[in-house]
Parts: sequence; C-alpha cells; structure tokens
Amino acid sequence: MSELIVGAELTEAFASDGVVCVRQVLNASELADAVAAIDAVLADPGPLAQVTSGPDDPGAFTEDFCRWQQIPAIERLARYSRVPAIAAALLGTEQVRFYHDHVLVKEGGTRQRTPWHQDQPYYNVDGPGVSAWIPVDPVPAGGCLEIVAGTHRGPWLIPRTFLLREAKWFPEGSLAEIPDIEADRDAYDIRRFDLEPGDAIFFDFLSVHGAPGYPFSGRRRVLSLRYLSAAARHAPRAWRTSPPFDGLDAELPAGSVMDHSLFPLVWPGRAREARRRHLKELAAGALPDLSDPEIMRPAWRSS
Ligand SMILES: O=C(O)CCC(=O)C(=O)O
Repeated sequence: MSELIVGAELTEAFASDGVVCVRQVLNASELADAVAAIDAVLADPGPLAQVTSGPDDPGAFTEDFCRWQQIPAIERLARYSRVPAIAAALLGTEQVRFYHDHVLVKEGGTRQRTPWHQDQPYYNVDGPGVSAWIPVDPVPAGGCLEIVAGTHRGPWLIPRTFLLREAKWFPEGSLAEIPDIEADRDAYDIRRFDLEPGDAIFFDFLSVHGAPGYPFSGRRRVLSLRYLSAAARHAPRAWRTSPPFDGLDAELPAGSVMDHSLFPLVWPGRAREARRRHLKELAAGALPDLSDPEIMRPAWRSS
C-alpha cells in the first residue's frame, strides 16, 4: 500500500460536505484484526449490545459499543492504524482523542433500515468529531451507509430510538425533526459508495446519515471508530446518553476537555512522538534506542 497523503482535496471535501470516502485505510493485517475484533464482539456481546431489528426481520441488525478495553484488536486499530491520523487531518486539529468504537452488523437479508439521524445529539460532547465507518466485507452501494452532504453544518435534529422512534434524549419539541428524506431522496445530496473491505467512510458527528437494510446474501460487518477533536468538550446531559458513560459526570466537569482515560489521546500517536525523540537524540549526537519498537513503526505508511 502506498504512502498516505491526506491532501488538501480531501480535507476541503470534508469541510464542505462533512463526508469523504478513503480507500484502503486498513492494510491486510489490520483488516484481519478488524475481522477478528468484530467476530469477538459478536461471540461475546457486551452490556451495551442490542439487536436493532424486529423479531420478524428475516435478517438481523446487531450493534455493540465501547469494547476497546476488552478487545485489544480494537484498541490497536483505534490507536495505531492510519485512522487517527486521517481523523486529525480532516478535523484540522493537532490532537485527537478516541471517543468510542461501535460495531454494526447487518446479516444478509436484513430488512431493517438504519433510520436517518445525526450521531452527536445522542452523545455527551459538544464540539467537532468524526466517525470512520469501516466495513470488513464488500458492501455494494445499495447496502451502504448513506450520508447527506452538507448537513454537518447543523442544525441539531432530534434523536429518536431506531425501532420505536421515541425521543429518549432531547425532549419532544426541543429540536427540529429529521425531514422525511426517503419521501424525496432526489432533493438531497446523498452520498454512498461501493466499498471494499478496509475502505472507510469518514463523516462528521453532525452529518445526517442512515442505511438501507441489507438485501444481499453476504453479511455487512462494520467497525466504526469515533474520534474527538481537541475542541470537543464534555457536555453532561440530564438523560443517559448513547453510548452512556456512567459515572463520568462526577469525574469530568461540564465544559472541560475530554481528558479522561476513557478517551485516550491517540494523535499525535506514540509512533510520531517516538520518532521526534529519536530525531532529537540523533541531532544531539546520542545513539538512538533501536530497541524501542515505536521508532520503527511507520505511522503514515501501512507497510
Ligand atoms: O451501519 C449502519 O447501518 C449505520 C451506521 C451509523 O449510524 C453510524 O455509524 O453512526
């Protein structure tokens, strides 16, 4: 795989549309890690796991959240793949924190749509963030995540539960409703892609997005990695957010930087810091510590 260049074209497209597709973000071994991670999540669901499709659905839509502390492969991808570097470039921020992971699997034949929504109104943060939606199976455009370009500029729209459409977060009437996009799709600039395993769609926490069911024979296994810009701030809510971070409000004051072990700083990564240190040592005439694996680990190259 070639050197990653997050050029102006990509960052400008993200600033203007709130969504970009980046091909081959994961290399072969990272992809294998992502497959193993998703399979581990499905084999041993966590306390936040849920099936977001009805019992009569011929397939199933399964989700799980916040598993990186139990599944090392997720932490490795979140920290050391190229994803945090791309997130930093797209957000135009010097520092990036990992917010959480989200596994979203649609079995072949699933009818359940992922309703149109924005992510940020479900969260406990104000300020910018980006998600990387990374399938580990080939996903045809007809089964792909869809994003309405330009909606990242807001406004915030009311979050509802996916199945029963309940307003469990912001109270009814306090935010505008999501428009009926399905009734008039041509009126919206909807982006979707034919994806290969390891490609990624990066989209802003405020971008309106949804997904069709999965009317194909294979599965659609996705790992979504979510990142916070340095400008993101803790926004405790009067309700349980999705995902919830129980007890956090007592530890992190409202309006503070998301400086907590739940949200590790992942960019600049250890690899970049280690290389800086190494260059400094070389400049000072000192012998570099070549036993430090991070020095040898390429941050911007995947192989
Ligand atoms: O995978 C899906 O069906 C929806 C994804 C989504 O809503 C998200 O990643 O925020």
